[in-house]
Amino acid sequence: MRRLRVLTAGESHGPGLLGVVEGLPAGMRVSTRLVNRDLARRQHGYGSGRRMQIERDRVEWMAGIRYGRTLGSPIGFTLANRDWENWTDRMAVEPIPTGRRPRPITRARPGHVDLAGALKYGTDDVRDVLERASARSTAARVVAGALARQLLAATGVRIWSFVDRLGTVRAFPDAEDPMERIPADWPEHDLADPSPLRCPDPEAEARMLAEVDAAKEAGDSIGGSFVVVAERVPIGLGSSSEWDTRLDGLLAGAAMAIPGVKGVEIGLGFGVVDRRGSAVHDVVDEADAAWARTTNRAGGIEGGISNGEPIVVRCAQKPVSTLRKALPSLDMTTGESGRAHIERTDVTVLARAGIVGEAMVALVLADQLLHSFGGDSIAELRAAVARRRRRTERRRG
Ligand code: EPS
Repeated sequence: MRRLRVLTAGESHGPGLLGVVEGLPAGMRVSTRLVNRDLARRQHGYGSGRRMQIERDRVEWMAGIRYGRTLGSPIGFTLANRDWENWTDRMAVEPIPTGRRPRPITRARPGHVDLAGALKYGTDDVRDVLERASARSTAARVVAGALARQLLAATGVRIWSFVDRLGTVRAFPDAEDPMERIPADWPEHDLADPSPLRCPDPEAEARMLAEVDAAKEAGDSIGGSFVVVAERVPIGLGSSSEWDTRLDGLLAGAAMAIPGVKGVEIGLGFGVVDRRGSAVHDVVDEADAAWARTTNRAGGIEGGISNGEPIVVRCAQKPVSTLRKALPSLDMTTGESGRAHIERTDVTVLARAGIVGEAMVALVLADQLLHSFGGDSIAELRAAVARRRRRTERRRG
């Protein structure tokens, strides 16, 4: 990222998570309630294990905010792990006598960071690497993303998400284009939040819930895909001038960095493969004053630049890699074959991942917004964005 810097730290069963966000302009109103709301949205979701009943994520600010507004200095925050009190021996900071050391984890779970991480860091206890690789780390990203979202909201941008597929069950099975998956009569775009899997198609969701139950019953896990939408993004974020400035590349990289995500599409994505050009490219709507298109198959980005249409990012998430009916594994110290280690786990984290997706998209867009429009204060940024919006209105001839 070019203007924002974000660092997070924290192990899943350590004392807590923490983060620093640097580069937000001064004077931005920070709603702690909205940050905590995103944290609560991330905790909600069918298919979660018992851990979600233990945690009650609430941000604790440490730096950078005064009287509800940013100071322009780095923002520091922490999130407590309530489960820590049950892990003080297994996650002790200080050395413990060799004889009292809890048994190391030596049978790696296929698909998890376990084996590659243990070999990389040269440890014989997989816990050394799995703790940081846990989906728990995404809670800190959601706090950073919630700050980015508030910056974007100050310039009119809105971000939301929903689950569009779980296993073989598809929401809106008849929709061809990405924006067609979104019901037109969805003015508040909040339909996903109250539903157990964050899927706005109730009929599909009922079948998805049954799929989660069936996977759980079988001691297995299940993945799927979710869609993140960013609306009212000003025209002109990103650029085609260099490969690492393209907005689609930046968004895809950030979305791919969500734990378990194995594929990312912008707009039609892989749907462009079997269509001809006339069924892919979006034509300008003559009746619209703001260069709107009649379709949005590009997902709001052309030539690496935002074109004013909603940005649509779709992510495929693999099934979580801790299986109650464990897959075969080899013991790292003895070489013996057996079954992979079993941790308390979730059947799916898909509903949670959509909220993390919103955070990642918000961080990239906020960074690009600051890069294009700058400003030391939120007032300067807003004025620059408003100027761009005025300049890119279509003049009728
Ligand atoms: C996770 C396993 C579960 C999840 C955890 C991610 O935790 P535990 O091992 O304590 O049962 O609940 O996710 C979170 C704690 C979270 O906040 O998202 C894993 O193995 O990645």
